[in-house]
Amino acid sequence: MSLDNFAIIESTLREGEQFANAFFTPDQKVEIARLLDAFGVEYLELTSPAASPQSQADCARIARLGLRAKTLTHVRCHMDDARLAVDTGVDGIDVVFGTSSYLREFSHGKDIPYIIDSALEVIEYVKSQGLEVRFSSEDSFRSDLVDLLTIYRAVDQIGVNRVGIADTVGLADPRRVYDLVRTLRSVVHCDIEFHGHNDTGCAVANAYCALEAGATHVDTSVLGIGERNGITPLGGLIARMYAYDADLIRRKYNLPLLREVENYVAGLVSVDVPFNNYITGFTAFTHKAGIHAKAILNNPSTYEILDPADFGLTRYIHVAHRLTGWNAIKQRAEQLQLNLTDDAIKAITAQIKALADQKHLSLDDVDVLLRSYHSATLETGPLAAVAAD
Ligand code: HCA
Ligand code: CU
Repeated sequence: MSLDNFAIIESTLREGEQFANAFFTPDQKVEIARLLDAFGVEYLELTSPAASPQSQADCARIARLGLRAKTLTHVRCHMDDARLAVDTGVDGIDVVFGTSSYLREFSHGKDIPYIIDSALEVIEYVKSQGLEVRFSSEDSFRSDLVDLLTIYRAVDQIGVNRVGIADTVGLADPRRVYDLVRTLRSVVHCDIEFHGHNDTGCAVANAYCALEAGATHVDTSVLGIGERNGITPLGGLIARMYAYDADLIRRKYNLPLLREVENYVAGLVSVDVPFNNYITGFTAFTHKAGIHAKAILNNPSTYEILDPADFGLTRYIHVAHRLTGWNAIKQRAEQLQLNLTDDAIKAITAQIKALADQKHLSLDDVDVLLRSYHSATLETGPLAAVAAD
């Protein structure tokens, strides 16, 4: 089943270059490639060598790094581009053609027989050079289904390694993705790749449904960067797949590197990692309400499906607010090595809640209260300290 045996095609160095703020120097591209390779992604997709002379040089340089990940470059379905791509020394080529009525009318103006002929020519050529080849239709979800299946059947018959479905405009939802991939799965024998944009926030769910329906490869980029608001984020897919099978994901990927690669790319494209980012957002392992905090202290799995330690991260229990509970305050006292009775802790908790009704508290405010109770206890004994309150 493909959920247990999927591959990531990491496209920060192709789709990610299409992000508004992206400009990667050659050395920065190499660093991104090395980090993603160390993280363990199976493929790196690189900008077409036809895009610019520097893109061509960078593609060839990354192809020569001897990475464990396979290198791919992404080109239009055209023999000139295919030749340039083969000459860079990459392991495989991702070919794309627009098949929707919009693209056929407003972009390249070609009909389906023409698309098939060009696809067959390019695929035969890439295969003859001993490289892996994928054929994808841009804007697949607004393409005619009969057209799509006709094209994919034709390329499958000549031995394309993979066909790709692209939700170029981000309009697909999980059910539509499932249905299309399922239908395609019954028509072709080759692998199936899914590329999904995130305009309506469905990119992770869509990628997961594609895998459930029989897709084998998913495109991602670090933090999801890409055209407009981007595609399936690497971290989001990892979180989703970890929830499916944590052992599988721990085995496949070097999870503590996720934060490093995200911080590196965020810096390069001048964005902050969002507070609610999958796994690495600064609140991703912060627990607040008293009931949550109590259960987390007893057993973190009560409110956590991801173990922060697997990602080299730690959880945080937020105690300085009016929703707090005495178990959380007690744990804070223990962290500060203050020995206080449960009655004292309960009295302090009541005081914290009263104060937090008046103003936004900081952890320092809580610590000051705990420490002053503790000193009072040392001077006068626990009962006196509570009574003095
Ligand atoms: C684009 C192309 C693409 C290609 C996807 C693919 C898309 O519009 O820039 O090759 O699978 O989203 O259709 O990124
Ligand atoms: Cu895209």
